[in-house]
Amino acid sequence: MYNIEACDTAKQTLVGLDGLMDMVELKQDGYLEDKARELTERAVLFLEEMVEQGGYFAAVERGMFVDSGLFPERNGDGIARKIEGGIGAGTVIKREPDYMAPVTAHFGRNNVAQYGGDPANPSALIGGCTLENPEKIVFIDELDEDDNVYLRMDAVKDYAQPNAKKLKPEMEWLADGTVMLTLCFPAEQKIAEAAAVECARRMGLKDIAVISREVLHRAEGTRIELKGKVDFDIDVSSLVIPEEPVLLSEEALRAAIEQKPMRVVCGTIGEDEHSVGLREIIDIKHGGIEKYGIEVHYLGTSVPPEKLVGAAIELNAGAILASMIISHDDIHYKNIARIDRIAREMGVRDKLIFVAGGTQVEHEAAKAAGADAGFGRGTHGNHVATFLVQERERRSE
Ligand code: B12
Repeated sequence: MYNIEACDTAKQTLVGLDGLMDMVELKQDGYLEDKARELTERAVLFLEEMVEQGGYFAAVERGMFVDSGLFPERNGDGIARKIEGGIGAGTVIKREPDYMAPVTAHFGRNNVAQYGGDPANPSALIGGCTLENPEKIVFIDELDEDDNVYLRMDAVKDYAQPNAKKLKPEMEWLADGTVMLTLCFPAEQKIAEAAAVECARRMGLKDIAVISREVLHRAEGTRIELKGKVDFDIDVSSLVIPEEPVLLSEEALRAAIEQKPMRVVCGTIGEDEHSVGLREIIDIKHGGIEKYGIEVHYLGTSVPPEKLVGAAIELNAGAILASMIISHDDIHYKNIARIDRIAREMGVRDKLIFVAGGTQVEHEAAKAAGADAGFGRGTHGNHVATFLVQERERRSE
C-alpha cells in the first residue's frame, strides 16, 4: 500500500515521457561506443585472473570486487570477505553417516536402505510423508491457543469480504484502522515534524508515527508523511452511494445522432495538459462519443476559454466539452465559470450544451459554477453521449 504513490509517480513519468525517443537520441559514437570493446576485454581479463586466483570465493577474499580501479589497475578499496567468516560461515553441515530422509520429494540420496527402507519408495518407511498425507501436518498456529490463524480471523470477521457490513481503513492488515497523511509546512524539518504529529493528534489519530520527512527547497518547507490509526468503523449501510445513471442503449444513441447530427468542440482548458481523460471520452477506440456518430472537433490541450467558445460559434457546434484535471486553487471551477460567462457575453450560452469533466469535477458544483453537467472519475463515453442526447431533447421540448 505504502508504495502506491511511488508506482503512480513512475507511471506518471512514463506517460509523460511518451515520445521521448523522438526528442532524445542515443549516441552512436563517443565514450560508450569507444569503450564497449575495451570494457569487454577488461572483463575477460578479470575473469581470467579470478580463475588464476583459485575461483570466485578466493577472488572475493582478495577484494577483487567493487575496487574503484579500472581493471587491471587496482585501488585496493574492494570489498573483501573471508571464506570462513561472515554470517553464513559454519551453517552448512555435512551429513552424518546414519542420516536418513524418508520423503518423496527429497532430491539425492535418501539413505533409507540402512534402516530397511526401499530407496525407490523412501517415504514408505514412515507410512508416507506429508506430501502424500497432508493430514500429518500439524500447523503451528493451532498449537498456540492464544494466537493462531482462527483467532486472528475471528477478530476481524465483521470486516472480511465478501459482503462485509463494516469497514475500517487498512494499510497493513485487514481492519488495522491505519491511515496515511501527507502534510506540508513552511517550516524547517524538526518544527514541521512536530507540527505534523500535533495535527494528527488533533485529528484524532492514535499510534502516530512519522514515515518520512522530505525537506523541499528552503523557501518552501518540509513535507511529512505519517501514519496513525482511527478507532471507529464505517457502517456500510449508512453510506450514501450515488445511484448508477440510467444510460441510453448504443442503438438508441446512434439512432438519435443519425436522425439529428451533433457537432461538439472540446479541449483541455487553461494551462491543463492532461489529455488522457478527455481522449477517453471522445475517441472511438476508447468507446468515446465518436462511436455514436457525434462529430468531434478536438482543439488540443491548454485551450483558452475564449478559443473554445469562439470555435463552437465558428463551427456551429451544439455542445462544448471542457476537460479540467488540475484543481489547484479551484481553477477547474473558475474555468467553468469563465466559459459560462464568455458564452453569455457572446450571446450563445442557450444554444450550447456545456459539459465539464475531470478527476475532481463534481456534478452539483460544476452546475453551480455554470456548466450544464459535470462528470468525474470513471466517466465513459456513453454517460456523456446519453446526457448530450437527453439534454438536447429536453431543450427542444
Ligand atoms: C498522467 C498524468 C500526467 C501527465 C499527463 C499526460 C497527458 N497527456 O495527459 C503529465 C506527466 C504530463 C502530467 C503533468 C502534470 N501533472 Co499530472 N497526473 C497524471 C496522472 C498520473 C494521471 C492522469 C490520468 O491520465 N488519469 C487517467 C484518466 C483516464 O482519468 P481522468 O483524467 O480522471 O479522466 C476521467 C474523468 O475525470 C473524466 N473526464 C476527464 N476529462 C473530461 C472531460 C469531459 C468533457 C468529461 C465529460 C469527462 C472528463 O473522464 C475520464 C475518463 O473516465 C494524475 C494522477 C492520477 N493518478 O490521477 C496526475 C495529476 C493529475 N497531475 C498532477 C499534477 C500536479 C501535474 C503537474 C502540475 C506536475 C508538475 N508539477 O509539473 C503537471 C501539470 C502539467 C499541465 N500543465 O497540465 C496532480 C493534480 C493535482 C491537483 N489537485 O490538481 C495529479 C492528481 C497528481 C497528484 N496526485 O499530485 N500529469
